Amino acid sequence: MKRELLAIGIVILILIGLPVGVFIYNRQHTNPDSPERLITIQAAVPEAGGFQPSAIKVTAGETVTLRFTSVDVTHGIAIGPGLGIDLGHVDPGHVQEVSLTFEKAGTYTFYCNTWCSPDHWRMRGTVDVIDPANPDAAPSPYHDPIIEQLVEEGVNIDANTTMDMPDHPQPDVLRFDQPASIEQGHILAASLVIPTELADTEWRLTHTPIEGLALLENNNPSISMSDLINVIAYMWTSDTPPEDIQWAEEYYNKNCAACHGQTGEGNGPAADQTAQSPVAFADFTYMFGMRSDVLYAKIRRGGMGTDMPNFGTLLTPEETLRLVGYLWQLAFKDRPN
Ligand code: HEC
Ligand SMILES: [Cu+2]
Repeated sequence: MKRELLAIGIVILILIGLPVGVFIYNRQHTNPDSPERLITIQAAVPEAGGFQPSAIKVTAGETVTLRFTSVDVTHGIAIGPGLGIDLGHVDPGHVQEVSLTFEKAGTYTFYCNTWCSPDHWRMRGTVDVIDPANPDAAPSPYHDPIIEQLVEEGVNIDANTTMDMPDHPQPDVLRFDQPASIEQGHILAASLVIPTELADTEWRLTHTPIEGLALLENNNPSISMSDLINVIAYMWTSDTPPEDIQWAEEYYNKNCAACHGQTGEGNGPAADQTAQSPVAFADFTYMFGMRSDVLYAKIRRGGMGTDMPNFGTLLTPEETLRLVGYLWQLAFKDRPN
């Protein structure tokens, strides 16, 4: 009896749902009076032209439907920064579409987030959102306080850490392959003297774990080095809340793992196509000498004379910081020794 009811319910849902669905579809796409524009964007691997068109213009406040199709292989479609749009895969002969209203003038980027070819990461297009009241306005100058601060400090963010900076600090205590335990560090942190700088999130953003370790050691001379390292591992991973880490893990797996490897070993399936090997974030001796603000700048700007793509036009500053938080997880997360 219950089953029958369920079956009837489903039939009714289909009967009602179908015409409603078609109605919305018609209204959006075939009604010539409809003010909404449908823009079809064809996806092909970058070697065959990438997105066509690759630059579109819309007016702020205008609702447009972007319909993506693929003419060759499976692509993945995302739009950023800060829109949270990930349409998933678009297979050849199928479409993925989204209707959206850009409220503010600015530039957005649609991009492929599925490894589709050696030049995959070049597969990007732009949406220029024009302010109708001021159509010729140049985009407002781009401000990034974190990067501006680094430049002021004289940090060369375009240097390649592993190639151009051979003196990248690696203290003797880290020369052996010592596993760090965030969990043990968390427990121990409560009983140690934590100097004020080290307790400050802002300070940690602009300093390396090595610098933190030195401070911690001075204040807790009787604690073993491996315990101190655990506390540092805990502190550097405590700045990003779990839900942000979850977001970052998903983003990393789609957009970074092909090169840097899913567990951060630097050995993703595309790693042997890059001129320099992608950095291994799981190598915690390397990460002990890195600063969050520098990692942030490198993700946003890419380049450095390597095949590292830039993600500054795809991610908001907040999203980039979440990714940095995830890199610290890859460096320190508890793994079997
Ligand atoms: C096309 C392959 C590729 C992809 C995709 C990629 N990277 Fe990279 N990345 C590299 C290469 C190559 C380097 C330079 C290696 C080196 O520094 O020696 C690099 C360097 C970096 C660095 C700087 C390392 C340093 O100390 O100089 C960071 C941080 C980084 N990548 C993060 C990311 C993140 C986060 C993502 C995803 C959002 C990502 N990368 C996607 C290839 C890639
Ligand atoms: Cu792709």
